Amino acid sequence: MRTQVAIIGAGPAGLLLAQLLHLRGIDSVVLEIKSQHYVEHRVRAGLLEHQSVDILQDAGVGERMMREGLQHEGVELRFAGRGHRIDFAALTGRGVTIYGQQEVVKDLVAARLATGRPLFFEVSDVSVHGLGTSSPHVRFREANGSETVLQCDFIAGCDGFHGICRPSIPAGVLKVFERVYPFAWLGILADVAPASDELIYANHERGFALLTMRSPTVSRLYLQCAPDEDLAQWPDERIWSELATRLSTRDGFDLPVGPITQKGVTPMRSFVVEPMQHGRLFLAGDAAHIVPPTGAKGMNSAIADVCVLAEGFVHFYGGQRTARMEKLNTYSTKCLRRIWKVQRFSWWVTTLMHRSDEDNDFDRRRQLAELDYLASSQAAALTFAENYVGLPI
Ligand code: RFL
Ligand code: PHB
Repeated sequence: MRTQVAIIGAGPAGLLLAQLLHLRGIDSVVLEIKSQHYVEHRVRAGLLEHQSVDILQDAGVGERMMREGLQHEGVELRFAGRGHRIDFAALTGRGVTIYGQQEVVKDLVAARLATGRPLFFEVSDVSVHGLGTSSPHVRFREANGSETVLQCDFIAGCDGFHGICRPSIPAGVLKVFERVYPFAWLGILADVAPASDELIYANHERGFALLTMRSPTVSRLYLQCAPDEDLAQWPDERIWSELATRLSTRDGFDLPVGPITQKGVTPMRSFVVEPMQHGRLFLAGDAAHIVPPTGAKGMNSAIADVCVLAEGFVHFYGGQRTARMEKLNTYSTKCLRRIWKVQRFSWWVTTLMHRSDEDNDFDRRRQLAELDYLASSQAAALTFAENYVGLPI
């Protein structure tokens, strides 16, 4: 089997890259270890930056998103029993869109299948070879058990944080930057109308809580918990009661309760590798970097990366023979410049909103002062808003 770009992983990064390349006439093969049903139902992110929405639309996969996505022009920061709205539209002229990651994935899978180009689900034993040569290859086993060698010009490592691409790069090439947080999120999906039209980020003395949503009838809520939290200790009534406490205000706040359809614990980590390229292998999305979800940046960063990468491939295949690798060789530097700002924002919002055992009374007062500053200074609110709606590529 032969292709121009072998794409490992059918998450938002891999599938969008495949679509962007298809639109420019570049051939790819996408390999995914999980089933189509699994990737289309994996509950994860839900918030798209303005720029991500534009990119998905330009890629021809935005039709359902524009119909079903919820446009938000602000968020509420809740602390000391009061809510404060950050008005994104007034501050930046932009907003964000709520549309589940699994819906983005469904739209991208449908677009891929419509092209007739290859997308293999349920592959196994994936390995990458010849990264330092101009003709790398990928070995994998198809769902029917047959072993296949895929020859290619490039490999795009879009296989997430636990994939095989990053670990296939020889030791000593990558520098790892990492911070693990002493807390996690317990997330639920519930069949109940959201208690607010906009997201609420709550800093409470019992810990952080976030109210978000998926549709006018489905709420998504998160609670700060321990990294090793045992879900068995969290019957539905305890989750609702803890959420109601952390989201409460002095004026009273009614949190409607409904059937919980999904529960999970998400650890929190900041992680970056440099560079995002080794020879003919390019890492994109969670394979190269992850952020704690507080800033809602993971999926958006994956989308931004593959836009830059697609342009590099377009330049390679359309460019002059002598300078073909030029743009691809700037991929890592270009992405990392943006990624580090996104890392900084995600770390900052995380430390601003969570309670940590490592913090003392001084830190608590400092947190509240910072929130008060955000709520009372237009300059501070603009800084938050500009980062939240998304920095340009
Ligand atoms: P993915 O989505 O993990 O996709 C990688 C794919 O690669 C497959 N794979 C392999 N395929 C072939 N061979 C192998 N050896 C393979 N190993 C793995 C996997 O099965 C998978 O299908 O990575 P990608 O595409 O880089 O996308 C990244 C995003 O998924 C991630 O950053 C976001 O979900 C993070 N995130 C959020 N991001 C946002 O932008 N906005 C949000 O509101 C937001 N909220 C969240 C989040 C992540 C969360 N969790 C659960 C981690 C909320 C939560 C709770
Ligand atoms: C979500 O809708 O799942 C979501 C929104 C904002 C975040 C994290 C997750 O910061």
